[in-house]
Amino acid sequence: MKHLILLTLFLVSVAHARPSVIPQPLEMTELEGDWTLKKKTVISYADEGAKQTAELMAEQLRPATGYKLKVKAGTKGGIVFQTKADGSLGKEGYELRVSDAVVITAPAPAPAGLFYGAQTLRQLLPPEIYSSEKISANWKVPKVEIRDIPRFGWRGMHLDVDRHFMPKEDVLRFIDTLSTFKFNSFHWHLTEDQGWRIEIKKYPKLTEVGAWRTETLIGHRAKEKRNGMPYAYDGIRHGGFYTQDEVREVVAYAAERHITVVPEIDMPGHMQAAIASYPELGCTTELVEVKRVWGVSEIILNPEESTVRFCKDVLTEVMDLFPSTFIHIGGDEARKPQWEASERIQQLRKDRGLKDMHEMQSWFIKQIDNFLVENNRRLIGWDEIAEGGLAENATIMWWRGHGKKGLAIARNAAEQGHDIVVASTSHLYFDYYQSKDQKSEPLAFGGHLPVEKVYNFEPIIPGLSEKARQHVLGAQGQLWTEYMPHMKQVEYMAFPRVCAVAEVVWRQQGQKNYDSFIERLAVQEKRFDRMNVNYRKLVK
Ligand code: TNX
Repeated sequence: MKHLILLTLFLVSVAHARPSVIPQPLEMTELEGDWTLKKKTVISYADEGAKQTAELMAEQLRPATGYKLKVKAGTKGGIVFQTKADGSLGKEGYELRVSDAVVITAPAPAPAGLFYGAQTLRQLLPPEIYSSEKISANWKVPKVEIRDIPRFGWRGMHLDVDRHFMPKEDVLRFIDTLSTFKFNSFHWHLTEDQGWRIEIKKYPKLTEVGAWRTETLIGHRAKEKRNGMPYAYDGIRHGGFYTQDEVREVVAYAAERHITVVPEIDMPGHMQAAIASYPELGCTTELVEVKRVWGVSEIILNPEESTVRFCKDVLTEVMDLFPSTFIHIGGDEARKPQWEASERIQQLRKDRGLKDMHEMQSWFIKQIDNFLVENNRRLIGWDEIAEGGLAENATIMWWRGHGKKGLAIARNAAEQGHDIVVASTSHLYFDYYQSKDQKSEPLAFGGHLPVEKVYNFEPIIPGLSEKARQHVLGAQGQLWTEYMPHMKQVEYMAFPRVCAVAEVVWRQQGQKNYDSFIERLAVQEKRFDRMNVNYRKLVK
């Protein structure tokens, strides 16, 4: 037994002798020797701005080590957090030096870099550090000097909690995992045809009615089967929502980890759950249910003033809950046959002097754009918001990508000074299969998106002027959950592709190296094991 323990300790220290950080830091110099985290190690903060990170670091290192890890003001600790005025590190950069002590420095006053430095330090420790239970290991850190700055200011992940509801605890854990890879934006997709997931005090039926549907596992292809059972229409009621207190908790938890939660409230399409709750929001007298199949719905909000008021009321409560500058208003896949077919809405279009129903959608979104600007917020929406005329202050989440139409939308918008977040279906949609052999994988939306393709992606819009290039804020991965009934399946689809995105948005252009990434991923897999994250193994 004793030998086994010694052997394990030996392997742990050997296996982790080299730094293995994801995303790979900008500059890293390996020095001779190691520094060891010990029972008596003190974590100190040189100024108040560094206190919170020092405390969070201690919290993150205690469970696995079982050490006390006192946190004190000053610079005498084994791990020291400090800020300094240094413009060259940008808003989110940091320096990490491991020699006789660990010193993490980030520019004042924003301490995001300190948090990122702390996450790098965790990854320099053996993977066992991610264990939630005490474990014996030799807590060695290779001596290094790191200077690290991200490439993009928008490093995001999106999660759809509507097609399948994910309990608050799962969302917190997911955010925590994202934070280890230095993501700074979590796009929380809160409303859909298949479910409304956020409590709105003024409209209680949105969650009383809109948060529930009559099926759990549903499909748009009736032939879909798993284990001999049809995947469609299982008749099991499904739903759930977050109370406003829970939303506040998620936002605060993310903020501690320097992640902004960007909420999405879809409009005017993808609103069937809201229309099921308040039929007057719809275009016909027909009563609709919360949608229980996947695919795009033709049920759409009616574009009257009263609906705009409803949306503003909802967004007022949303803005109270989310400090995010950006508020996502969807805008995607809003089919217009109900608008076209309604005499009343055709009349409304003429009265407003609008040429067609694309202009009608644009009119609707412009009302919301103005409203958000009045409230010192910024509108972001899927790229369809450009159809019929892009609202003056809108930012585009660019998902349809590099086709002719998609490129034209992005180029025009960026050249006119609109910001863009790259969210391309082709490279950043993680509901696609991870293997060519679909049968060997759990049922997924379709397509094929291996981790290597994600890794090699460049979030750029070809053909932009120098000035327009500044408007590409960054990129994010998407998790649409039609075929992800719970967080375990979300994790399987997310990891390791999320790790690849982390590096896509962090590393400078031309600096990525897939072979090195794969080597580092092997160590990350051990971390995931300790974190109980259900990642997909790269080599099965
Ligand atoms: C398109 S991307 C959608 C989602 C689906 C997804 C499936 C976008 C803005 N809309 O509603 O879940 O495809 O891949």
